[in-house]
Amino acid sequence: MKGTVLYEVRDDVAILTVDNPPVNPLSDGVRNGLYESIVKAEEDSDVKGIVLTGNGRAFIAGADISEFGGNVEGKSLNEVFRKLEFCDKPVVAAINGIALGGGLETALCCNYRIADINAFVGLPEVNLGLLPGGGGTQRLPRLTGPSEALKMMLTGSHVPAKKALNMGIVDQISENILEDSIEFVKNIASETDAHPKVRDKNDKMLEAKSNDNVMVEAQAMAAKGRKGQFAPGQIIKCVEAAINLDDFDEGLKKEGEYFLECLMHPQREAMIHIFFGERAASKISDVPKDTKIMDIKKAGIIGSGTMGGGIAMCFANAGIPVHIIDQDEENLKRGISVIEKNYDFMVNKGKLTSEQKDSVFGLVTSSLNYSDISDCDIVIEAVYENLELKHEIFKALDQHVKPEAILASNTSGLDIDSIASITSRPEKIVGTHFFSPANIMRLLEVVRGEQTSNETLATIMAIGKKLKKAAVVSLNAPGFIGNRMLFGYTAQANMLLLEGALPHQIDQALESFGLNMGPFRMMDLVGLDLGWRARKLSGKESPLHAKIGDELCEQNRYGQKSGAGYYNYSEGSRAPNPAPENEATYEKISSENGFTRRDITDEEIVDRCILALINEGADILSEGVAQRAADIDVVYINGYGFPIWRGGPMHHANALGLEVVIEKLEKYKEITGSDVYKPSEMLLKLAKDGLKLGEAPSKEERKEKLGFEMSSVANNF
Ligand code: 3H9
Repeated sequence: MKGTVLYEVRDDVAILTVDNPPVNPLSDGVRNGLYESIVKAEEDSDVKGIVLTGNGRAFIAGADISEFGGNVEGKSLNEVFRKLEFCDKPVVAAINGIALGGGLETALCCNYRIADINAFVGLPEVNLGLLPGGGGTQRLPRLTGPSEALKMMLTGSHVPAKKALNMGIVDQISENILEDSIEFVKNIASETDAHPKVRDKNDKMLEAKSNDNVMVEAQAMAAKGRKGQFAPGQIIKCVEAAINLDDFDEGLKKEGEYFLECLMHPQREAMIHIFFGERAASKISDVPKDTKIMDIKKAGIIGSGTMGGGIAMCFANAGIPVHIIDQDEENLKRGISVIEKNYDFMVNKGKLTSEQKDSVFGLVTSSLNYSDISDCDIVIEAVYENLELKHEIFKALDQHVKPEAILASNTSGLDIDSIASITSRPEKIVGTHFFSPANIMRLLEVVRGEQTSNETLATIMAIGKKLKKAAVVSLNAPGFIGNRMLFGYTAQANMLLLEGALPHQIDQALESFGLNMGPFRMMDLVGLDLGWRARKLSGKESPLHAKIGDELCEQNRYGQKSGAGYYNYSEGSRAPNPAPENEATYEKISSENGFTRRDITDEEIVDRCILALINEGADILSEGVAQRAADIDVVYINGYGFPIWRGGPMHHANALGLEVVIEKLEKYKEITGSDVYKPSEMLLKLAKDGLKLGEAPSKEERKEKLGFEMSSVANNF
């Protein structure tokens, strides 16, 4: 059994301490321990009241997520909650730290809640494809009112203690949580025998009965922020039941039914796969756990453009002073004013107070001199993609920045080893590929060079966590993980256009599949001219898939930046409007290249684009460029808008079944004649052995089972 509950009696108060490091989830041992400890306290006539708290930094981080989908042992959570709620002695939840999901639900079953000043609460089950199934959907609305409760449950947001007090979720805030809670329960036990239960608070439910707006607003919120997800609708139905059913236990019953439907839904498995995938991604199989991590006290950024400014904001937001260098004073001024505008925007939106803005923006300094970053612990170069320029910058950095500092490049595709080779500290050189806008996008691809040291890598993974990024390691290989996959995917979208589909049809099909943005909207956003100019410079003939894009550029249709690309854009708007005038161009280029345009189904569009991703992902895995299948999923969800509820391209392949994936690949290879659809060796071998992506055997068995050796980093694919 995992976890336990420590029992101690102090001053006639039983102190129950949940002990299940590091964050005290409600594993089987904790559930049994809680149940038994409550019985013990009830049976001890000397005990006047109970304080329930957690060991370490968490109160309780929720149900044990690793138990979902498996056989669960021990007492059920709802048995424990019932025991707690009907305990014959007063119970105070001393919320010492993190109280999420089942953790907050535990506290809601107690008579009183006191929170440490630094604690936070929340019901983030929606992020796992679930709903708060321990009574949270019934009890939280009774304290906050349904509107606020729905906001919390649909966003999964964390609410700091002070706000939780204002919202009525906790009764008191304390800086001396355990002592104050003991004192409180002793006093209250001597004053009265009638202790409040959240289930009995009905005033806010009665008020809500006549207010239809609450549900309408919740539906709109779910449709906007949680497109395609199953759990949000279930959460709304639970709150409807809380409002409409007069009997609390009937509401609980409904919650149980809706929870079970979420539990059985494939989205739950996909989203939990990503929860654990993000955490696994930070562990590098051949970097020992106890590798020294450098303390990053100050960061430097080279380049004050969009990327440089966004990266600087990430450091400042994490409380790390950051100094930006640019070679051009005008650029630098512009860059700094963009950063300030971004912070002002957050103030206007109520996401920051003016004081918070001043303090965070105060961490950003700038100048034109390399000597001002000599004391930085890390410097990230974020200039445009030109290897010669990067060589020059790294030579200068190597001279000016202290020798123990890490020097990183924000390249999206250049060779990190080549950059490292011109410095005297190749072990300190690493790629940190942020995604634009860097202050918002969660993905951080960490590019490991041939000589990047364990200490450098471990430090970057730790700083990634501090910057609240989903950091994933990639070997130094062309396109790294994400852009290599993107290339094959957009090429197929372009081939579909050449064969007869139209941009808006392709975009709509992929957006209905769940992608945030279809490929043609994305290409218009990035700009069609970048690739076109590079191809012109190379003097080589454009590949088939680029021919239409190149022709549009010849007509000055570069995408959003010129008001026209695959779509038309009205002045000042990013909304795409169909561009029927392009259709003659499509016809012309198709026929020039021997294609008779045909009707293409949405199914073929989705299959061909997503299969291209899956097949490339499998190759990336077999080459050891990514450590594990889940790393690829984390990259694609956090950097490329793949729907989290499908668990990423590799998880999606497993969900389809590798046999089915191979069958489809072979079908499209036949139709298109393209090697893009030649099934990856990895897929064929895994399918033959009845394995899934991510279920490959251990490193030792791999050669024997799969017939090929992989890079030493790819231990856990
Ligand atoms: C629920 O409660 C359902 C109920 O309503 C109803 C049921 C009937 N379980 O993130 P970290 C592990 S659903 C198991 O690196 P941080 C995590 O995998 C649950 N394990 O630390 C990692 O393991 P490892 C609702 C968990 O400080 C280690 O703890 N609750 C759980 O950056 C450290 O985690 C949630 O959704 C768990 N519940 O962040 C909260 N939580 O070291 C989910 C964590 O082997 N958790 N682990 O990689 C979080 O949001 C963050 O982990 C937390 C700490 C904020 C708590």
